[in-house]
Amino acid sequence: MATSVDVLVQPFREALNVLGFEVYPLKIGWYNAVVSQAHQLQYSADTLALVVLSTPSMFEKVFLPFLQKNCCQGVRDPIDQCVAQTINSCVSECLHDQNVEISFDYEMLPSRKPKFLAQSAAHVAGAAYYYRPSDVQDPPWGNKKMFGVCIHPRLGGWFAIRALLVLKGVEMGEALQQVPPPNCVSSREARIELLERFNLRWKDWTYRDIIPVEERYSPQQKEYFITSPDQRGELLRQWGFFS
Ligand code: B12
Repeated sequence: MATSVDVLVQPFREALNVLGFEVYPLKIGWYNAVVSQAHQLQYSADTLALVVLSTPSMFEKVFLPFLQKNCCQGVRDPIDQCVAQTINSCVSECLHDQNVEISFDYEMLPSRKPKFLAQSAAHVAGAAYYYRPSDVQDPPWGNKKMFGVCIHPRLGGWFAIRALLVLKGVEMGEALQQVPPPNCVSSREARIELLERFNLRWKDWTYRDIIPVEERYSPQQKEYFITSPDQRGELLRQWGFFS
């Protein structure tokens, strides 16, 4: 019998929404239909998966309280630790009767390929349109290697794609229909501008504002992410954490 995605996923989605995350369902088949063989996920096409995004408010709602509670134990990136802890605990609370395989954006396979391609997953789930260099006809950058970027219809580039959860053995059939992501950067000129900002000037963050947005990172969050990862521990100490 077909499973209703809402019944299964709603409590998990709501738990994460209040913490500044968004959750979008997809079928593994949609993802495997766009990525190359080497990146395919080994589940049946109808298997239900969820892609999780963090929105700007995650920083204040979860990360700062996390720092207050945990004296981040050394080695791992504090944001990654915090996101993993948050998603894992929502899975234990709301999806405890499911067999869930979680992959985080920063996790690599032994082959050094990412465990999942976050941008392709966000696109096929309808969360954020993935603008790829090959979408631009006759590009001004010629053969130069350019990376693609996802744009969210309400957050522009002010978000991150954090995890893919596969609900092993949950097959969706017709109960889950694919919705295309909003194509909010539609003209060739705007796509060129977006890809140039993302590739050539990503440090000025203007690619994130390629469309009008509802929310941005706070000044404190900007300061954190502008700081290079090896200096962030020192910044946190200046802010009074780990004293
Ligand atoms: C490795 C990596 C990098 C590398 C290489 C980038 C790259 N794209 O290869 C480096 C270090 C350069 C990098 C830099 C940055 N990165 Co980075 N990076 C990644 C990471 C971990 C893997 C990307 C990867 O290896 N892709 C492999 C290639 C082959 O994939 P691909 O080009 O998308 O090709 C596939 C698609 O084209 C697909 N495909 C084919 N046809 C079609 C058709 C359709 C319709 C679709 C949907 C797909 C599709 O098939 C191909 C594979 O077979 C991802 C997180 C993740 N797990 O995905 C973050 C990620 C891409 N990075 C991100 C960001 C923000 C950055 C930086 C701005 C730094 C930062 N973190 O702030 C810079 C900006 C880039 C720059 N100017 O240098 C974000 C992008 C968010 C967004 N809005 O799109 C991601 C998603 C991380 C996240 N948590 O959100 N990054």
